[in-house]
Amino acid sequence: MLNLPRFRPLLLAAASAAAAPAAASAATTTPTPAPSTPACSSGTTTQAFAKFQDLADYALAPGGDFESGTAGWSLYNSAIVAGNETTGVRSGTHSLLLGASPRGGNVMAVSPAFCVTPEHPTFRFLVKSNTADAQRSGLLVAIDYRVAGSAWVNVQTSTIGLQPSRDWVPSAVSPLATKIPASALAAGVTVRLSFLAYASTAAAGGLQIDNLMIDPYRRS
Ligand SMILES: [Ca+2]
Repeated sequence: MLNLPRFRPLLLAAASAAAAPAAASAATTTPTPAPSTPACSSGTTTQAFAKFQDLADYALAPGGDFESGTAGWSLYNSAIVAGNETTGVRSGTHSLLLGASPRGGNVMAVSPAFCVTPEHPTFRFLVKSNTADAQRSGLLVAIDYRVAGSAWVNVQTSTIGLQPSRDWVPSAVSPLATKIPASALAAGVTVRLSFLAYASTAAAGGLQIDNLMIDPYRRS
């Protein structure tokens, strides 16, 4: 299986050579350790959004297809329901409904934490609004990161306006690693994505998401 770490030794070797070119010819000099790059395997990738003219390779986020329960996800007034996204990005039989039990409070789903490096520039998912009212049809997506041992830091909350539609559509290609400070990425970060439905959206039927995919910036 081709994984990102295969490329890492070359990158580290290049970085080390650039940092200490003189040391290479001095046999008695102890080499300066290369800066460590946190391991972050992305798993199998596919051109999941090729039918939408997006030829990037994507890997499924942890539990991002909602086919194996909610392990690692935190759900608030949300639930896995029958019915996969219908665009064919990834087959399955289930998706996540935001607004499954609207009774006040947040209508939100928070993903499991997963590692992100500079080679994970974007994410994308499928979404479906169950309300026909454009004024009630919307979604917030928040990016939080954490360096091990430190608190979570919110770096972006985007508003994604949805067309009042009952058809599944791909989200915009959404920035990920570029929203996180380089110093944190160098130290190694985990990220979680939060999907929040407008309360009015939830009250009017909610919305569904499926197949949360991360672009590991690797081309087959
Ligand atoms: Ca699914």
